[in-house]
Amino acid sequence: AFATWQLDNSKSDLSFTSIKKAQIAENHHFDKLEGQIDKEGTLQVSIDLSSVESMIPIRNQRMQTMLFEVAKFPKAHVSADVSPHLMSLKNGTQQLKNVKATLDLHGQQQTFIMDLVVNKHKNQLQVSPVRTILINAASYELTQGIEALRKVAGLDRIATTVPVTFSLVFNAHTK
Ligand code: UQ8
Repeated sequence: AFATWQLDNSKSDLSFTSIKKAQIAENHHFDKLEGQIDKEGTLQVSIDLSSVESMIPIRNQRMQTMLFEVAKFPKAHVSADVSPHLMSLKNGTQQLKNVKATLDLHGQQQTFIMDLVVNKHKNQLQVSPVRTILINAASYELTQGIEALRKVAGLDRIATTVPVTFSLVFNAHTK
């Protein structure tokens, strides 16, 4: 029998780094993540794009409306088949996993491969990427939004390759 796994938002974090004026890097994160791995081993995580936190309220609002367009695209969705990976995990061990996932963001779907570190305990999984995942804004039609943010903030440039990282905790859920 397979357990199902529930993402614990309070113990999880997903962040990205923006770089402006060629030298100022800033970290931002999302406050609301939801997700699970079902008994077939299908992982689904949704990122509430309205919960973006940049520590500047007006910038949060501008990213929601001008970049992510949350009225049209409220959430990003990540999905993956992790059944083979789950089966080979042992309690009390850390393993490296090469996982293929699909990211649905801003109406665009792209598949990519991540190297992940997975720590398994009896009732908990902890998952992080080995290195930052580099997201190219153009692949998700987000360059226009970045350009609009650049203009409104009066900046000379904002980088369009964006490093993303996360630390996710899933709790075992047995019904
Ligand atoms: C068991 C097992 C193996 C399990 C595995 C499980 C598994 C597969 C898990 C993976 C799950 C998962 C959640 C993966 C996540 C994958 C990724 C990659 C998600 C992507 C997340 C995402 C939505 C990223 C954002 C992408 C993006 C391109 C963002 C652009 C950000 C930028 C560049 C923002 C610019 C900000 C900026 C500098 C604004 C300028 C500015 C403004 C406008 C302002 O108003 C202001 O204040 C006045 C400023 O300050 C002065 C400003 O700087």
